[in-house]
Amino acid sequence: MSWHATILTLFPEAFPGILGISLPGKALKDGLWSLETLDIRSFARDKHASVDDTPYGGGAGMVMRPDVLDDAIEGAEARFGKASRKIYLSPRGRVLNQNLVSELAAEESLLLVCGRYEGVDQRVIDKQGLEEVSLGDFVLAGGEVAAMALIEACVRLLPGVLGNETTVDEESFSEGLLEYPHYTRPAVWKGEAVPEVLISGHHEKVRAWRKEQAEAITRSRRPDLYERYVLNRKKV
Ligand code: 4H3
Repeated sequence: MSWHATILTLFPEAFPGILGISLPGKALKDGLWSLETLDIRSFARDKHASVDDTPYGGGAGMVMRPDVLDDAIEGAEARFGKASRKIYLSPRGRVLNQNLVSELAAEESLLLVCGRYEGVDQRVIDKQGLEEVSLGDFVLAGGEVAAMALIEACVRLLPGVLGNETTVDEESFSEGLLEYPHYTRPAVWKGEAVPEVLISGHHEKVRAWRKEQAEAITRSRRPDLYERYVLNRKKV
């Protein structure tokens, strides 16, 4: 059984979207992962198929109804089996990073709830034990783009997806560093030459230079990451 994602959304037509092209798209066609989308609206009860209502206590906007969303989650699990983790994409959530991505890529299946409007009724989050995950401190109109980002990050870690082009372990983030600068042809462009060491053919020097660069960039741009890197380095 390969990695599976079930998406609950009011906009199923948004999927697979970007996940259907390039690396994740090929992996999808190759059966290395699979995707199901369920339209939350198809679980609506009344003739108007309403999925949202006004917030108790007043205020702007609409809130997604707990009954409809709960039925959608139960319906999804009846159809595709219990998900390993049930995630609600929300700015209140645990901030996604490469560690959490590795964790989620190692699960068998994820159920991702995409909210719209002001969000979902708190009771369904509690009752279903939805884990809240955030991409960062910003607000989107809906959870769909966040769900896609999470899935794309997971899929590229699945065995067989990346091929030989890159090894995930060589990536900066697997070490806790930002990427070193990359260069390709032409060797001189608009009067700017590529760093000498990269054309030296001296693999050990290249490796050392890249590491130096990655450390310097991380230290200046992300002191938080750098601090953790230094601490982890001392442990090993
Ligand atoms: C996730 C979802 C930001 C993120 C999101 C993030 C719409 C959640 C609605 C949806 C709620 C109101 N915004 N930072 N928006 O990952 O269901 O916020």
